[in-house]
Amino acid sequence: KGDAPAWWKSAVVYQVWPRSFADGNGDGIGDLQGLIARLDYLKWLGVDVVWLSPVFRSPQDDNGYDISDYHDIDPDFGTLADMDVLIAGLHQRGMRLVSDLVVNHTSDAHPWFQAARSSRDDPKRDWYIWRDTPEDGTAPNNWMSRFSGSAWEPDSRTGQSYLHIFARSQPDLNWANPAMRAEIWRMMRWWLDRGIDGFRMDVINFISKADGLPDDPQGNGQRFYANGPRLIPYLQEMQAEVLSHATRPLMTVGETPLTDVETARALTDPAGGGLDMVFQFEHMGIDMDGSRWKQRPMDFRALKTVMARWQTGFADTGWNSLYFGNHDQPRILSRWGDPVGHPVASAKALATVMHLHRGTPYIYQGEEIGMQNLPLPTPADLRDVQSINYFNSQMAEDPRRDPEEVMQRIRPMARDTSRSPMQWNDGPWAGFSSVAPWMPLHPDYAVTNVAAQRDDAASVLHHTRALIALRHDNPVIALGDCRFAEMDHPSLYVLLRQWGDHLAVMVANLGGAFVPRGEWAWLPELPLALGNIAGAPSHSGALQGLRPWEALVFMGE
Ligand code: TEU
Ligand code: CA
Repeated sequence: KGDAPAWWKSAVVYQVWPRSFADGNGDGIGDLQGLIARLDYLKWLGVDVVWLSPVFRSPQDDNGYDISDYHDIDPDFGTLADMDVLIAGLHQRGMRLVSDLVVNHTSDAHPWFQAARSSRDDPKRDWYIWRDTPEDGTAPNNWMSRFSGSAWEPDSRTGQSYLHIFARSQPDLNWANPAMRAEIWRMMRWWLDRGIDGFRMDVINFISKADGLPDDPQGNGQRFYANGPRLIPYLQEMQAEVLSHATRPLMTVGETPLTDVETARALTDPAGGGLDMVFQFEHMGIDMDGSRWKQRPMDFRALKTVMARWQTGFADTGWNSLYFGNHDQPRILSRWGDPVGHPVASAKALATVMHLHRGTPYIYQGEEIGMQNLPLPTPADLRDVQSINYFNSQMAEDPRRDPEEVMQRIRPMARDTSRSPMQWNDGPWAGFSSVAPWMPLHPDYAVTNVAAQRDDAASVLHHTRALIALRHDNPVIALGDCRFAEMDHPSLYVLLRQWGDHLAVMVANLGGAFVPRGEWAWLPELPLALGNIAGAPSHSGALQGLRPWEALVFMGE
């Protein structure tokens, strides 16, 4: 790769969750034609890469993360020809496509699983994970699904149960089977030959399970299905069989829940897993007490500590991804910002904090315009399998339980909150579709939308576009080292970036009270490069303190 830094170290990625991005054929469901029609918007925004969540043939039990044919596009989203047009459209604009690779599991509708479940002797039986169903009808071990209930589904036809870490319609593939792995490599090469530029690898660190699938006396099996003994060898085989044969520079990002810095370093070490970067989840767990259904107050000191740990962990090797949201997380403005008192300033402040770290930023669709959590008034408003399964399991556990009490836990953290249709304008259906969308629009779409913000230089949209340009135009942002200050201050977030003689200092007040300037020996005299509230000082020497949710970037030699 030579000594030039890899292209994705200066890149910004935009995640498209296709069902809710843009509807191109008037059926109320987002699709590839809708995305193709918006490529000029993404080019204008300045993003380099589109990470496209799955569009492959799927029963849509988990919105495409349950794949029944890796080689075809689901009719909800379009056709392979549409995919070719999308790839060409991105490449013509100097952008790239990273596709979602979901290979820890398939849909139970996949022909492989249909064959596997047909008989114990079927050649594909061992492509999945089967164990005898105990006489008493319980499960082969005590592992729990991440979507509530046991991780095992009994299959009466053959007297065995199959493992599913996620929904029962998402049987885990058996990565110990070399013929299965060879088929995955073939599929990956097929998509690379079609022109994609890399992969986002869905729960890729779940593909190796602990030998013997042991019971987990202390928990739900996570320690035995995440980061298993053969994970690195499988990824090394992926390098050897697929990625090393690439004829153009690729980008890979592994989605790796339950992973600490040490494990992530091994997964991104060229001599180890060889991934370019991973999505870690530590910062996404600060306001959760072990589960997304048990929230606790956000603590920005904890955020600084976690982000500093990952910056330090990858200061000398590997690379960080930077994200505050995606299709599995609530809208960051609702979750960590001040959507009532300072919606615009706090959305811009959070974006500034994320983008000023060292790493590759990932923007989730709608984050760039400050979209907020979709209200979920009743259980009938839940569409996501994780939310529905949790609600049903809570009610089954105690039928006398008040449904509203369960909804109060679900409402702020359900994945449904960030899956409402993208808000393009204040016209019918927010310009997302010409008919009623598959999911309700957020009630604020007439005010919060792309069109309104493209005409407003003070908008979240223009601020996001400025942050992307700042990274593209200044190696100190993309490549400079990253240090912290004021670690114990409850609302100040300070990032010190340096690249040779180039300095950038970001200081943000993630809170509602004015913070007067302190000793701040860490703040050199530098001109202002970017502010988020009108009336910011033109240079750091004039800074008297930070207004609520004010975020500033000073930059210079
Ligand atoms: O998410 C995996 C994952 O980390 C989730 O189980 C997450 O831990 C959970 O939402 C936290 O409560 C990936 C995809 O991003 C997700 O959309 C899929 O549902 C899942 O894998 C199965 O493919
Ligand atoms: Ca459509």
